[in-house]
Amino acid sequence: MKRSLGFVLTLFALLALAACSGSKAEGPKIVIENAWGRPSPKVATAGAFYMTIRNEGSEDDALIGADSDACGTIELHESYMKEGGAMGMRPVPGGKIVIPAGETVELKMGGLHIMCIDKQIDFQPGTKVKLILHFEKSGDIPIEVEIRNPMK
Ligand SMILES: [Cu+2]
Repeated sequence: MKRSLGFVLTLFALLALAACSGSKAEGPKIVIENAWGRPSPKVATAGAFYMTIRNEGSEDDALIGADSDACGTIELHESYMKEGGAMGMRPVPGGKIVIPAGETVELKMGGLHIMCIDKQIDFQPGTKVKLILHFEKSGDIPIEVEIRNPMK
């Protein structure tokens, strides 16, 4: 089901490209950099992925979800301050993270992140986790997430 949705989105992206050919509009152009996650044993049932997402294109796009064999479920989360000052996290409003044309969005500790729920493997330093990002317009973008300790 998830796979076929991805296919349909890719098809839409191709159709959108075809419709735009001949015009100057380039659409979105997504570049992912520095994708990483903190180490944790498998018994820790959840982990988070962080990265830099840049849109070098001329049209807004949005991250709408992700899939990985290493996670039972993946959600897009934001961190927020609870009443009383403790930090909490929750699914992003509208279920997506908009990446405006020409801008860079940071997924980072204490902010936006990709939540890996029901982890299937140990996240050891050096582990590479395969992740497929789903974008509203750019379709599926496969990446590798490096498990490592946070850099100062
Ligand atoms: Cu989270």
